[in-house]
Amino acid sequence: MVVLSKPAIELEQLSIANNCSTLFPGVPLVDLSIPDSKTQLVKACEEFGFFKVINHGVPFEYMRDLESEALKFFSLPLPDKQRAGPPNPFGYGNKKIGQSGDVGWLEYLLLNSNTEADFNKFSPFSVCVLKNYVSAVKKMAFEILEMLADGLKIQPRNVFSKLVMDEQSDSVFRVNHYPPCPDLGESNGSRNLIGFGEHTDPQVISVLRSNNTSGFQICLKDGNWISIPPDHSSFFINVGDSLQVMTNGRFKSVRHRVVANSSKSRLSMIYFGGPPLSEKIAPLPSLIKGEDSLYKEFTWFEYKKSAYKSRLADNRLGLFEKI
Ligand code: GA4
Repeated sequence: MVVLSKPAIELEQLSIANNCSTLFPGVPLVDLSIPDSKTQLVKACEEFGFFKVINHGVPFEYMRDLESEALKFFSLPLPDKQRAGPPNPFGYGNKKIGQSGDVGWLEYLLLNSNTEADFNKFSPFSVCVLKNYVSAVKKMAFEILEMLADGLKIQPRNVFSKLVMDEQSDSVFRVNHYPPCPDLGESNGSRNLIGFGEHTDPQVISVLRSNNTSGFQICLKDGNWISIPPDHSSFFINVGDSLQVMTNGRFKSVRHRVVANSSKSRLSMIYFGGPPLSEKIAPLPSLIKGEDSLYKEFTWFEYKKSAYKSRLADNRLGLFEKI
């Protein structure tokens, strides 16, 4: 049985109104093996900033093996897990998210996505299992980014993918474990516990794979939250803030969150593809086409520094918008 550290946090602090309990059937689904998938990818990034991919080429065994190692790690006694923490910036974390006071009903591991790197002394996973999974997911992310450039009819086709393909890419790999949440009591039937609070991802692209436990939600353009049906053999892709900027707002960095499940534990693994620290991020001239550039140019270092000081739910791009 998995125990999170004694709640120094009041559960009420994590409770939100349960206003979206039904699973949304309209999530854009892109089959990466069909010729027209680039058009569908562009449409999904414009309308939702989010989509699900199938026929992605990542072997199921890679997901299964890493998931089973992760579950083994999270089932260890708390002091053993804490030896791999705190996450500054890599390692094991429990309930506390970031440095600005955010909390959630989860425990997690943050790792450098360069699986060979020394920083991964915190990784409890076998190098081979981690490497198989992360390399295959990165490859898929590069392909999606190239298809997006094609779909937007911009040159060169590696304009986005080169950022996350670079040896110096500042990418992160995260494994989140959400234990079943405690009973909130009958009077709280209309409340949910927040697993990971609402936010957008600062990077270019995020690739998420979870077990079959629901909890992931995205915010639609009209402000309504929808629950995404889980699917352990597919991947879910998020547009990040940096891609929103490079497309001058044409692609939306999707606001998302996770609510804890009352009976089942959820395990998710997310690759966040980020640019090298020195990379300049700005709207691509070919995508501005006579319109105004909506954002000031910044380096990924500047953005990351500002993002890591913010609260999870903040609108981090606000500081970089042109008035
Ligand atoms: C959100 C996306 C990734 O999980 C992450 C998160 C990071 C963290 O957990 O330390 C942040 C969050 C994320 C954005 C704002 C800051 C930083 C927590 C937080 C309050 C690893 C990332 O890169 O940004």
